[in-house]
Amino acid sequence: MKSKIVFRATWFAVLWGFVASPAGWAADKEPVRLIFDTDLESDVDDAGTVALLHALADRGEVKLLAMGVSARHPFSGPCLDAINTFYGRGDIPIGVLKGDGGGNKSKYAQRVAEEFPHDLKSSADAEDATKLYRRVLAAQPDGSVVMVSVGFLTNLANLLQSSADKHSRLSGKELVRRKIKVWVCMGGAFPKGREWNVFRDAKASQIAINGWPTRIVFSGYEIGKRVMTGARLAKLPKPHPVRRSYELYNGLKNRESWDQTAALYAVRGVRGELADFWDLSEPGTMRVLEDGSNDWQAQTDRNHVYLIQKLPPAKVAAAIEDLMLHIPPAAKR
Ligand SMILES: [Ca+2]
Repeated sequence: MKSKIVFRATWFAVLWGFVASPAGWAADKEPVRLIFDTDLESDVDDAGTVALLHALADRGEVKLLAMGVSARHPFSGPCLDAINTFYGRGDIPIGVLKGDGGGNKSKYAQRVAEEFPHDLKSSADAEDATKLYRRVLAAQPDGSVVMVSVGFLTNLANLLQSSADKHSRLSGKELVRRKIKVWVCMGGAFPKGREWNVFRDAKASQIAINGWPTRIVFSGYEIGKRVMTGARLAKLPKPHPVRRSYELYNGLKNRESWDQTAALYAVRGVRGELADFWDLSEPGTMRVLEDGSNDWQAQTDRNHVYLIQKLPPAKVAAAIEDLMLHIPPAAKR
């Protein structure tokens, strides 16, 4: 009985934290139509970002159209499906990179996939992310979709280079130009540096960033590096796949929030709601060099901008972690 009281108190605290946090959100707005591209394998901030996106979806702020995996780990797709299923959205279509790309070890993907229910049994069984993106984009209103990437840019390069198919007669580049409003990319470092998501498949990064026909907003390495989240997931009732991911990754310690910053901006920032969180740079060009390093060319404008820290990182972390702690209705039974 005691454990039940403690359990209920925990839920109450979590729910109160959720309700009491500033919403900054008007219910009359249309949800952002979003495609999420992730390398859910080597780092755990991807898992935290999936939690954040489901919290925003439960608040009606975002509609999760599709998710793509840019990692080669065989359990990345199943792990993503398991987290989505926990949040009551196991029907979100998941595409996986087919062909060459980044591949790394994961401390959590296989275990989470094995421990939590879902129906995508292997990444090999998933649809090609490029085909999925084309199908989903073709069905959306023009200029309506926000793309957010928090991993390698292989899927996005493949999308740009794709050809007409039964879903659209447009080339990949023209389909992107027609349908995507903005791409929010966790990638690069500003004003210059060498960052994992960009250098891990440098060729794809060059193709995707140089060829992208609409606006790109970068959340660079320096933005998420100081935003520490994850430790408060220890308060969540078990079993919980994102809590479990952090437990397996680092024993439920805080971790940098590179990916969450990009996803939060992709939903709220795109609407102009995070003016107190980050400033935007002047438009310019994010140039990717052959070794995957990048610099910033202020004198030429390719419709690229990057986030600049404004709010103290601890406050950004609190807002992000509050969302990561959200309990989905499906888990409250
Ligand atoms: Ca990532």
